[in-house]
Amino acid sequence: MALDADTFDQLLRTVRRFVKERLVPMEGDVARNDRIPDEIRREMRDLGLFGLSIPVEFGGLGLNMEEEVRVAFELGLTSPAFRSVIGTNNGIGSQGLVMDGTEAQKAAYLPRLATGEIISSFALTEPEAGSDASSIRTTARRDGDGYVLNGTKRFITNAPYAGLFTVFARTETEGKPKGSVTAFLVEAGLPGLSLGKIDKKMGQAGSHTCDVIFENCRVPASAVLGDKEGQGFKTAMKVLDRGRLHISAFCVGVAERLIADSLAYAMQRRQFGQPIAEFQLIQAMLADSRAESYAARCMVLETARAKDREENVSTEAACCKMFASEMVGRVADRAVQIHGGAGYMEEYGIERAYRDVRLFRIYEGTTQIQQILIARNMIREAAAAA
Ligand code: COS
Repeated sequence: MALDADTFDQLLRTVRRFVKERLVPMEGDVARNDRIPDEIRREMRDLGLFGLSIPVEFGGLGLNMEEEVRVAFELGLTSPAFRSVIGTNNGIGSQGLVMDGTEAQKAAYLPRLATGEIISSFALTEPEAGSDASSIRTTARRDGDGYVLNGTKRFITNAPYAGLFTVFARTETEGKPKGSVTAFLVEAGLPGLSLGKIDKKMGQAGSHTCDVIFENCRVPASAVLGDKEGQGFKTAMKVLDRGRLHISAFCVGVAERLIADSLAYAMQRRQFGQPIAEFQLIQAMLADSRAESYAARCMVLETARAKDREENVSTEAACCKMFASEMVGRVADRAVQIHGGAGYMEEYGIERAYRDVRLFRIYEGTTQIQQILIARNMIREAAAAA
């Protein structure tokens, strides 16, 4: 259910003010300390930001996809580490439950996810399975009235803080690889569940990932998402379709911030007796960045509206993810160039953004995976129409 226009406008204005007044001034500190202050987490809870996409009946704001991407545009105007705090509860960490959970599972977890009382993580990737999601090796062996999990999950965002994991594991060793993947709702703190040390990353300081290790970790049968074995691969694909659209919107926001910073710098930085913004070679970079980010914004909005009409947007979400994440990479590269030497120095924050945005072309499906998905769907549609 979508919000009424006034309430939604007020939400957007509140998020915009929070980003500008609270988050932007803290960007440098968060990067230096590799930590989001607790008071910011609290303020995010008070604003309801953990439950943007969680249905109203479970205590969230119940935004539709168009509303969600418009909030993501705003959140993109500051460091990605801030979005990461609320990213998994609104996205890959909760959406499997929203889409495929039983009523009892939703009632047990969604209200606490919506308030940010617990953090959720999406545990799909493994040391030997990333792009090839159906080749996961983590096993869930049926044992009496439960299952026993064994395996390692890798690079799991927010795992150090998670109270709930959506874990993808193989319930049969024989049979179709995709058909044997089952999603489990696993609570942190169970015996046999442990965490690796926090990964050191290229960028996005303040956002943390680590391994999640299962060694004979026993979960009850009620932990099977949707109470149905063998549905995990489809759940993961549906969650990723949605997640990719959210990430695309976020890329647009980050690009718009970089363009605003580049323009402001170009208008005040003087060389050869005039602001560098007067030079056509600088203008070309600004114009290319503006046109490309505008194109991505339009794609994202159009696809979000189609998703709200319940159309299948797998291909379009992949197009958005591919284009928007590559676009923000080019925009960040030009931002460094426009800033010149200052763009390479830590204090201006541009080199940090350049490193931060590199991840967007990799996670929730690399650019190459999006290309494969798009082309494969084109071929399938053409074959079906023939
Ligand atoms: N929505 C709903 N169902 C979907 C779906 C979607 N978006 N995509 C696939 N499915 C279903 C298919 O309908 C099919 O069902 P049936 O077996 O009933 O016909 C089943 O899932 C298998 O689909 P398919 O054969 O198309 O899957 P593939 O193994 O070929 O998928 C790719 C390959 C590469 C597309 C997939 O493994 C993928 O997206 N990998 C990237 C994973 C990723 O993003 N990793 C990053 C880490 S997670 S943050």
